[in-house]
Amino acid sequence: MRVLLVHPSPLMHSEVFLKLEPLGLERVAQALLAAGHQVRILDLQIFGHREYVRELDTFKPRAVGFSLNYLANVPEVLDLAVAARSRRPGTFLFAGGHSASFIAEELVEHGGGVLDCVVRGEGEIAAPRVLEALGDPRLDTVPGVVTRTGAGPAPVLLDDLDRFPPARDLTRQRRRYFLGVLDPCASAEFTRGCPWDCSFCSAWTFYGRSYRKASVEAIAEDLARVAEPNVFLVDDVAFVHPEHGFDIGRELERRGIRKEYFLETRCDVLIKNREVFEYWKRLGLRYMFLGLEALDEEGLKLHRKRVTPGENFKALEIARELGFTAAINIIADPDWDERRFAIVREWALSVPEIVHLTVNTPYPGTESWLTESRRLTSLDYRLFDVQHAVLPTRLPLRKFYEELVKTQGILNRKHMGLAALRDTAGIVARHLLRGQTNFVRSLFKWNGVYHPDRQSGDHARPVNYAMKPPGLVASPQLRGRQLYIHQAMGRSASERSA
Ligand code: B12
Ligand code: SF4
Repeated sequence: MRVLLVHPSPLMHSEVFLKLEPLGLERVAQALLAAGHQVRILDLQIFGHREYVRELDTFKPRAVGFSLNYLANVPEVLDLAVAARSRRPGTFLFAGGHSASFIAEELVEHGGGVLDCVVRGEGEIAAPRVLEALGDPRLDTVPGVVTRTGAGPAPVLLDDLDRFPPARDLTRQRRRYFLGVLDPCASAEFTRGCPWDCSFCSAWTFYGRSYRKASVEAIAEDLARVAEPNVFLVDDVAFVHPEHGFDIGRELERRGIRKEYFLETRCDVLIKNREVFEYWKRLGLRYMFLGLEALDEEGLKLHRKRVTPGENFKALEIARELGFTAAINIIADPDWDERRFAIVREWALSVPEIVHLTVNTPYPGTESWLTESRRLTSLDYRLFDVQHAVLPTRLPLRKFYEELVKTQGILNRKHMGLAALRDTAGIVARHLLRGQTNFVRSLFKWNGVYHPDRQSGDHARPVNYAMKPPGLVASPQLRGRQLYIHQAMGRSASERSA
């Protein structure tokens, strides 16, 4: 069967700083190829909607699958589905991905039920089964599947991460994927899941707090196939188990695979497993993203981050000592006033790290969604992108955006624009020689994307698809389990995460 897999357009953050390959879709594509289907991927982070129409007309897919990791992409995906339905009425339309999994029931109702089904959880096992059951009225008995008529049992976690290596050859114009100076940049996955349980995050509820590792051989095989000189590790928390990191590193050394890497990890993991990061420095690890989230004890407790400010600052020192460039994130609360923004500005300017500021946003699938959603000021999916305020702001909304954008702008100027061009002149020259212009262009894009007028104006757009807030949950103990997407395999998820 001909299957077109579509990744939606970039959100604000990706309009400037990075664009990365849709690794989840590439894995689903591999599973569909293995089942004998003919598959194409269209990444709308790179291509325009005109290309989508062209694919529908020329490839004539029997099924179109949309990736919905990001809640803010929901209206775009529904519009794309409506367009496919009117252009090629017999096409089977389905969606999957992180956010889709948490709002499956409401998604199948939108647009007059334009989506034939939503697949909850990991797509590698479910997507081929869905296509096998196409036309069968018992489609809604497939694990993970939700249709307008019913829902199958909970999906089961993939038992072996090695099984479906990403079908990277299906993504076109790969040289447009980049992450800051890592231009061009591929993505790779060493592990899946997160054993922690921060209240603002849905990574742990999606995977039921499990933590699975790909084998060293499969990882090395995959990296050997990557043509790009740079790799972004999509793992939620890199090197939770340091021995896995050491084993992968040794295998890469044995095979002579050399790349530059960017990864994400937690401050306490960097402190505890310092040696493995130090070892990876020798292998090409240059950049790391550390989720700081808050500067004070109270904020960290609120996000249930399970680290102290002292540990956070110690981790920054370690990153500096080891010579990494660290990017950190602080969550701006809509409740902030001018003074709080000023404190963060002052602190951020006093440290050498790249500091990002995102807005506290309760997402479906997080605990905050259950505790905060009654206070939502908007039900517009598009505003749920951590660059907009969807909870009541203490400052007037326009003023909040002024403070946010002013602060982001000041932090941005530390590492972007002319200053960055001066500091990275050698790298830029090498990029330009190879015809890579993503990074240099990104340095001057910020002002055209971030603006209080744009952000406050976005609240006035007509809402064609409104979100459904959840009912209130009485018992806090119920919350975690209530949110889990997958059924555990055999042993409980918490046992596997140990
Ligand atoms: C890597 C990553 C990124 C990369 C994205 C690369 C890309 N193009 O997709 C980068 C760094 C660019 C990024 C940016 C952002 N991210 Co991000 N990101 C992640 C992260 C850590 C892992 C995603 C991943 O690649 N996983 C590995 C692959 C193999 O899995 P997967 O993509 O989930 O795909 C599987 C399933 O979802 C499913 N599936 C996926 N698509 C489809 C399609 C079909 C048809 C089917 C059947 C199944 C299916 O099957 C796949 C295989 O099992 C997740 C957290 C998480 N653990 O999911 C956050 C996460 C998705 N990001 C998040 C956020 C908030 C952002 C930003 C908005 C942050 C910001 N600062 O602005 C930006 C927006 C980016 C944009 N779209 O423009 C939130 C999403 C919140 C939400 N509910 O909308 C998450 C959940 C993290 C969190 N803290 O809660 N992100
Ligand atoms: S924020 Fe990081 S550590 Fe916390 S649950 Fe999410 S992925 Fe895990």
